[in-house]
Amino acid sequence: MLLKYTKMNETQQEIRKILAVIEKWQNFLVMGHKSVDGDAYGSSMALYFYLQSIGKNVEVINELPITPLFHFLNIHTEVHKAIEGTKFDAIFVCDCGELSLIGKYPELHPDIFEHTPIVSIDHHNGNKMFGDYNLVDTKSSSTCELLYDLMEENKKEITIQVATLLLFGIIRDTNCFKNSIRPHTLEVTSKLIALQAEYEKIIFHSYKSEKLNYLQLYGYVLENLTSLKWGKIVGGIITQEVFQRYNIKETELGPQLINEVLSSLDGADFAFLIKETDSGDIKLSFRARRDGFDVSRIARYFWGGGHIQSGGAYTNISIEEILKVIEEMDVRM
Ligand SMILES: [Mn+2]
Repeated sequence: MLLKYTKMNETQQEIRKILAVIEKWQNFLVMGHKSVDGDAYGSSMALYFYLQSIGKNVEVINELPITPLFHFLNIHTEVHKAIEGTKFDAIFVCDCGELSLIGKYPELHPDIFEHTPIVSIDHHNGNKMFGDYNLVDTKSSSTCELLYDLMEENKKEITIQVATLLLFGIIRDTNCFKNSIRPHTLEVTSKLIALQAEYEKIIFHSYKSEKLNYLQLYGYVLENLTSLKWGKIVGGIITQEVFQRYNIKETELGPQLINEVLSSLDGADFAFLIKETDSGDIKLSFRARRDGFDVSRIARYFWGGGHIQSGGAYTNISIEEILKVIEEMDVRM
């Protein structure tokens, strides 16, 4: 095979360095994106169980309560919140383009975060390379895909649970292999399924388990669709009052509505979803419907981030102002 003789690329070099950190030290903290999605959750929990399985002491933190979608993985009780007084040898940050995305912990625990090496594993465009080690590859479908490469290189057993979590992240971030895949994504998927990752369970719980009140909320959003630029931009607005009417918490609403429904409209360039959070902030999501549009540009305008085809942000600007920005910004590439 030609591959064996080619020069080691940057990703492989970084993997070797990170494996040396894992080999040398014993106590680790793993953190994911505070706005936890399938890839952030899958990667942080996969790494947590993997490090445990090779005999390391490890704590994991995901700041927000996880969505019901993740309950089938049966591991939500493992998420710890108390890290005071603990000494870590390294902190792993999964699926974050910048450190602030893990939430308030660096501010709450400067004693830990200022003196502990940070290992960042991520695939977001514009990653700030904030780690002491940065396994960052923007061509990777997901953080889970990258994390698999790291584990494979370590040549230790990958359990069914870890394989399932990794596959969960890949499936969620590619929206079931519809976005951002490359040949390597499918190679990794194939190896994870060979490791008995629970593919059918992931698909069932991700795409075939909608609750009645969620479908009714989708109905409300479709009935009240906002169309800008003569249908080139389409989206929905869900206020707290609407969430309450359907007995749904903002944090529990997964990405199905924007991924599967809103961004399917023929003729639209991209879709958006504006949600009022429990605390009154606004959470924004954007999805490009096809190539040629960089929606992370609008997300960045609101101090958020993401990928070319998918972006998000939190803001406290009024909905009218937000709609104006969405309508006026040029996101053609
Ligand atoms: Mn991701």
